Amino acid sequence: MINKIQNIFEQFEHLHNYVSHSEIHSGHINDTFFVKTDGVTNYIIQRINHNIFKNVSGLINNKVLVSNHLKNKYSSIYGEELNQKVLSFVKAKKSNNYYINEKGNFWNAMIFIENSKTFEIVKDEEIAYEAGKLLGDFLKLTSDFDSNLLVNVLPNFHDMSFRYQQYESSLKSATSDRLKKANKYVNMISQLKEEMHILQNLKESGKIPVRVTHNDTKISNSLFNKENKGICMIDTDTVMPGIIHYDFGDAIRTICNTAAEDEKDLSKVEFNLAYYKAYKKGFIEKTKDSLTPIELEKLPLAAKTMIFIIGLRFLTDYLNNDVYYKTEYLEHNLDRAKNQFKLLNSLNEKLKKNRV
Ligand code: GN1
Ligand code: MG
Repeated sequence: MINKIQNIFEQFEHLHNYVSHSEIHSGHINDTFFVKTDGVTNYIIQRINHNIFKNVSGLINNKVLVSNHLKNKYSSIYGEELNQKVLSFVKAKKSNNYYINEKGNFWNAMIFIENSKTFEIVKDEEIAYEAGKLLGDFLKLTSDFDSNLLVNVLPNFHDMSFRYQQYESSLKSATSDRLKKANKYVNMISQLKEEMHILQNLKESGKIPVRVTHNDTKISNSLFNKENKGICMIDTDTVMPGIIHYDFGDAIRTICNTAAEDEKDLSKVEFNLAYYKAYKKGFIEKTKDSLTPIELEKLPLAAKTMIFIIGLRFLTDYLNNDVYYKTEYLEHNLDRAKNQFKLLNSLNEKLKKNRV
């Protein structure tokens, strides 16, 4: 009898036969599986979480459009190797780019990029530098993509006022036990309100331009080859119009953390300034001709803002009894939030003594 994952795999066009599969556990939202075949091409299949993404067909269409745009740009450089350099989506046998099973779950499939790896934590400056170049390339190559073609899959995704509103209403509905545990951060969150809105205000007043952005640039969404050179950005679920600070800051949030995003031992969580400089160097090398002075000037604020907003979202989900992110234990979201707020403190300390 064929198993569930093989059954899903069979709904997509593929070149070789299923041999086995394994789950990739790194994301907090979707379910992702590696499918090994008996040929040279292996696959990734992914269930998109439709409780979070209400327009999954629009989301998959976004990803395919962006992938095709990148493939057009790279085709003359990479030729037949193109599928191993850029994300390539595979058509489903019946519908177009996705398959819906009897439970109403949406699946999509991609070609697996061989000899590739991702990092959860960065261990040297070279990787930070490579990651900076990858994002720079992604933003540069998508800069002429017509953002009107993209569905806004998660409206207000990095909107600070929206995230404050969600947090404030979670304070009202939380259990007293969870509220007590979160209480230590309530003052800090309200004191930072003004500063954390600066980027959003600049965006809304048109002082910072809106571009096509990735919106989920944590380091585990950058693919590297065996020699630690960047291949491409993955997980394009949230590609939408945004400002570069979302992408720069979210990448820095994970690249410069000396520990994993959910490390409980906060003494291990520090902001690594050398990685910041290396990432920024790679990023600027690729984007220097297109960024405006204010975009460049606000990069350190982007780092603060994105560390903060993700910490706020983890804390909000903890107060809401863990309804959004996948969790592995009771206080997982609380630990993630504490980790981000410690990282923010460490960054602030370093910025007092250093120019970046
Ligand atoms: C989620 O699903 P994943 O792991 O790619 C989240 C990001 C957060 C990240 C924190 C759609 O990303 O915004 O930065 O967790 N994605 C969504 O690790 O909410
Ligand atoms: Mg994601």
